[in-house]
Amino acid sequence: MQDEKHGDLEESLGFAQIYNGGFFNKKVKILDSTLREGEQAPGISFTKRQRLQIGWMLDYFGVNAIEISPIISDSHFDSCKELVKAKLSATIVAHGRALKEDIDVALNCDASFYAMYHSVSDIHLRYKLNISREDALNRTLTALDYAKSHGLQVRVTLEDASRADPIYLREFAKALYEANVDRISVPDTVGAMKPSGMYRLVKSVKEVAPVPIDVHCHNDMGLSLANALAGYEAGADQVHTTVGGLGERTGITDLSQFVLALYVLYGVKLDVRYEMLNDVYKILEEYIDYKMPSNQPIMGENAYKHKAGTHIAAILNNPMAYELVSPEFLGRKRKVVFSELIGKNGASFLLKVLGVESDESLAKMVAHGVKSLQMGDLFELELNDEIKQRIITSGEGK
Ligand code: HCA
Ligand code: CU
Repeated sequence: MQDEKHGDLEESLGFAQIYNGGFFNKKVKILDSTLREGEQAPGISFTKRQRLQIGWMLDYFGVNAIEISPIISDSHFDSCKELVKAKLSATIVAHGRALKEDIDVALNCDASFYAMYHSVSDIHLRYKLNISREDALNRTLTALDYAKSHGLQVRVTLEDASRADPIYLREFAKALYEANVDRISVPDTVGAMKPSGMYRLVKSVKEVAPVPIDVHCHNDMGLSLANALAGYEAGADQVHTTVGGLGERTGITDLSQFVLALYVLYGVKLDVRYEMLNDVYKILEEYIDYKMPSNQPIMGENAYKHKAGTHIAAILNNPMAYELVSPEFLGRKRKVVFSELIGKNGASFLLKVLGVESDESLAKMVAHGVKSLQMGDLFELELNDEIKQRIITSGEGK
């Protein structure tokens, strides 16, 4: 658990560990659905070439499974087929409905893993499909049987599980287990769960269906990360993510946030190339001409910028003062922002960076001048070794 810039994670967490209850050493798999759920985000569409590049990149990063729907279009079909053919380490999961025609498409892609979804909530059965609970189960069992008999490994997604009648949900899950399903996905399709609710939901399904469980958490209430972690604590074996948290409406759990929270807060280091995250996100942003919100945790522009003079002073001593994990760990850089908030300390740093001989009264004057101009941020700078050296060598540094 050594991280060069921060020493032991235990140290960077300090007494937070007491409230958090320590680490939780259980690995979990990552299924990335950027190519399926991610492409359902308004405004997002990939070319076939981009899908392949994203697939290769995610595989090299180290996700365990990559989900894609071959049903959508010819281009999606080709993308899925090529990804299967590429024989990546990650399993290519072909996603589609619990219907023979969709399963046939997956078979034509030479996929070996099929994820079929079927709604289980009364709201969906009534307003989306207009079928009975019994029909829903029968359709799914028929499709499961068809897929299995064609040699596919099968996950069944209990769509809108969080809003389904718990008794029916358990009957459904039990029937799938008895019919030899390989995995069950428990999605919070509309983000209706609190973390404690997600925990109970996963436990409840696991109790009657002891197969590996996926969780898929939507972010409608801003809880997709918290709920995915709760599902993981409840024993889910695989968590669904997308790059940037992209997905239908407000999306699902963000890949970088999940793997980082798992590492920092749970002490679980996955077999992924964390230092590649920056490139993965930058490439995706370029492809889709999309800028992530600057205050987005982990990969947002601001995640490693320090602005208040007192903060800058502290991180010069030890970045752990205001960072749980170093930016280098993610392939990112630390920056400092000089602004009207710099105060005397910050002004003295600024003068040193500029190579101006400074003393306390000059620093005070500059701080005062900057404040009275009310210009907001002046400029930002990467806090690399050279800049750090300039600030520190002139003596004060704090
Ligand atoms: C969908 C629904 C889904 C499926 C999740 C899964 C959801 O858009 O098809 O297959 O695990 O949120 O329920 O994304
Ligand atoms: Cu979804």
